[in-house]
Amino acid sequence: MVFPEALIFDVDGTLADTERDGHRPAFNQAFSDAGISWHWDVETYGKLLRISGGKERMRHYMLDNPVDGLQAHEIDGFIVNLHVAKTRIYVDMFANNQILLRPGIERLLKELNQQDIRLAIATTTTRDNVDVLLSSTLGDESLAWFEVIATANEISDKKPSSAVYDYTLELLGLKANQCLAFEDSRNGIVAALGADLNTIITVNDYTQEDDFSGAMLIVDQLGEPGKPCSVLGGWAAEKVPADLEYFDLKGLSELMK
Ligand code: XBP
Ligand code: MG
Repeated sequence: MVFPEALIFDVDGTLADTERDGHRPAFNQAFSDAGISWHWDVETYGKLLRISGGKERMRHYMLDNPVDGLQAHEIDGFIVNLHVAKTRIYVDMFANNQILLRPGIERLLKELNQQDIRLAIATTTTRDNVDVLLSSTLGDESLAWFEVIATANEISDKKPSSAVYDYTLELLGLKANQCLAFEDSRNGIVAALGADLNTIITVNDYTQEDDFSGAMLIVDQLGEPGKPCSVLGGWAAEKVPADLEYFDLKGLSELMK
């Protein structure tokens, strides 16, 4: 059996559905605390997700929604401060309002860790957001399961740029064909394919209509015993047995043959 040497995971939308009920309300709280009238409803936020990165997303929104009295030379500092506030709010949310991991994620990460398969994270979100998600769902010790955690703190060039995946592969010292990437969005798959990675997509409400051309596999989720996943497409879809309930290391290895 050919095993992947390493699995590389996106965070937002892939490990957990963080966008609609996590990042979005944190942005809105930061806007309200700063006294600005912006409010991102669920639909508006879905459109804004085309822009990766919270700072970039706010800067983009500002083009059509200028802030009264803000001078051009003040914009950079304003966005940075707003983003620091938003990150603090997001991190604090985990103390009360737990965001759960998506189906199959905890099971698969634990299996991979036990089997000594190398794990990495490649995300455009902020490092603090990754730490709080992992520690609140899997415990503080889970951070050490990941040999590389590449975030916006290390790589400023956001997805769809492949920069964060190129950096992750470099740190792992592996070639793309030795790894599998897990993504949930159009920007994510473009980034992963840009680094030549075979990519498994788990769609979510915000991304189910995205163009996932080039995906190795598209599924609704990774599945659990008794809660089977559905295969939606991808060039390796016919390698998945019709009765497969969930993906484990063996199932992922079959895809690499
Ligand atoms: C994640 C993002 C992030 C989050 C917000 O994209 O685009 O910007 O929405 O996080 P991906 P920050 O899942 O493709 O990595 O506010 O920390 O940027
Ligand atoms: Mg994502």
